[in-house]
Amino acid sequence: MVAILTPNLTHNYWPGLIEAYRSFLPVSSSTPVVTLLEGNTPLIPVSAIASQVGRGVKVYVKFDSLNPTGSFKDRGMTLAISKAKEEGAEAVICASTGNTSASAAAYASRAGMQAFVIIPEGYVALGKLAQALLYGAQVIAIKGNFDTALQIVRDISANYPVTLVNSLNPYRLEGQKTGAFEVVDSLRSAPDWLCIPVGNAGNISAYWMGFCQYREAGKCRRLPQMMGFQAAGAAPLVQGKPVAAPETIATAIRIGNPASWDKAIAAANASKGEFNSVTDEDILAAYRLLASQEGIFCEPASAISVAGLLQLKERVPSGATVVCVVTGNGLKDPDCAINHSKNGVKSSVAPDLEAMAKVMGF
Ligand code: AN7
Repeated sequence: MVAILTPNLTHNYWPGLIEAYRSFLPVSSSTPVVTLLEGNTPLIPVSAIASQVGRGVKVYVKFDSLNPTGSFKDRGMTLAISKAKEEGAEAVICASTGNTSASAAAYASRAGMQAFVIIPEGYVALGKLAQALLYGAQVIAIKGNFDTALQIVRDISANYPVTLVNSLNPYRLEGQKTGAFEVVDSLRSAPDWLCIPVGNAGNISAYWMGFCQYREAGKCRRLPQMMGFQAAGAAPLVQGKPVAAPETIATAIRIGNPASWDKAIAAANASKGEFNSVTDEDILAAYRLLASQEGIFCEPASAISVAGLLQLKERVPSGATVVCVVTGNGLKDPDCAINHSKNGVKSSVAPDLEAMAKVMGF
């Protein structure tokens, strides 16, 4: 027999998270898989942050900003849109602080569906808005915040033929739980702490479900403590009551009445985790630190997982392993980067050797 060598085109081929984790997901052979090959994002060791924590603590960033639309929302959206397609939906709707709208718009366009996205006027980062528009969504800005927008889309989807793809849709959390699977697959264990931003509280609930299911399947022996972080001006889970007028620079998590409130509280309680709040100032410090010391450019809401870890660093057990979930790409919010970087542009410099060398400090 002659061995036929074929080029290994499938080397490291990643089929998207529905195929990768099919046996853990509510899909069947008749589910049309709508995918952009999301998932399989890197778990990056962050030594500068680890050294700030000290005492041999190992810190990783789960860099979910590397999903196809630049945020973790794609994990839930591939499943929500695939199931909506299976059920014959022609249109989907969501309320959004930005990332859900970008993701819903992208996956809906791929599925040949119309997306309607309802956003709080003036509070969605530019990159997210740009995405939703170009993917072809109908973007409707309301005079109200995310919580109001969510109530409206619940009412609309109950009365008109549009499928809700916010995280109230259970397929969203089913998809997002794969983030926890990937963390365990990479570490071959669960971390001691999972630090995660909390807005509408879907992702913390999804990660917890993922860790629990993976442990039941024998993929890990232990479970992490779920450490959720909210912005100080939008911290209903810390305060124990809804916040009527949430405010924070981290517009992605500018949410006062999280839809997955009970699930998130249950996750924190069952895991001996907690919710803590972080000031905008500390969020921005971590945002700059991640970029300038680790080369990781994320949006402010994502930096809160690292800001929160640093806030609680004395309490991390020595030698522990910590994973900080970084949920969205820095390119989503260029205004924030430009307004809050320490370095301004050195402008109007004459294009000659002497002037350049002087400006460069030589
Ligand atoms: C970057 O897009 O709610 O606690 O409408 O965009 O699961 O809500 C976004 C939330 C964290 C919080 N990080 O996650 C929306 C939206 C980023 C986010 C969160 C969001 P959840």
